[in-house]
Amino acid sequence: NNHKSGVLWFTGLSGSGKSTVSVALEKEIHSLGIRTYLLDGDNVRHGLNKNLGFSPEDRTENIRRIGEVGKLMSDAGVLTLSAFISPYQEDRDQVRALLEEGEFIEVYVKCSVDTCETRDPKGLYKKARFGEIKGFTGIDAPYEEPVNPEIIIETDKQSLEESVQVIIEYLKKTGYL
Ligand code: GGZ
Repeated sequence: NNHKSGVLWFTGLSGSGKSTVSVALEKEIHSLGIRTYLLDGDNVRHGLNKNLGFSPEDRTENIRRIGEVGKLMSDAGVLTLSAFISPYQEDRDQVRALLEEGEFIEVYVKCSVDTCETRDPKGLYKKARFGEIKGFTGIDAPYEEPVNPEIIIETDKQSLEESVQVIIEYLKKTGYL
């Protein structure tokens, strides 16, 4: 059971499925007896980063801190999952640079804005369309697609089980599991 640690970095639009996929993956990894932890809005934006909003500067700082936490957790031997929009390529690249070669696995959770907007689980796209939320990613704030992600999953084409399996296979192939 000698496995590598690292950070599995999910990036994608609001409603793309980052949380759903990462929660399912966390369960699967845990059941294999491997120490894992999921960093997400619930445990980071309400705590460590509760002083940050959604301006470009705050998003950059949000991602920077999460990257630093991911590095600490990875150093502690935990296979860390992180699920944030992380819309800027440069910010994701900074996190990649912070970690050792091969310790950063970028997972692009790809899904069209249209589909995310149709799902709209929290009604946020609707609010953004009505101008009640300004600077909403995909509506009036940018999302920069990953240039060279290790993994791409397409949640408007693949089932949850398929997506999880693709990631599990990658982790086995590369020595994380
Ligand atoms: C995007 C926003 C915004 C704006 C609040 N733009 O569907 P959700 O609710 O749970 O996911 C979104 C979450 C994004 O936080 P992140 O920390 O992942 O963003 S970033 O990586 O860009 O820092 C959404 C909610 O917060 N939310 N306002 N303006 N998403």
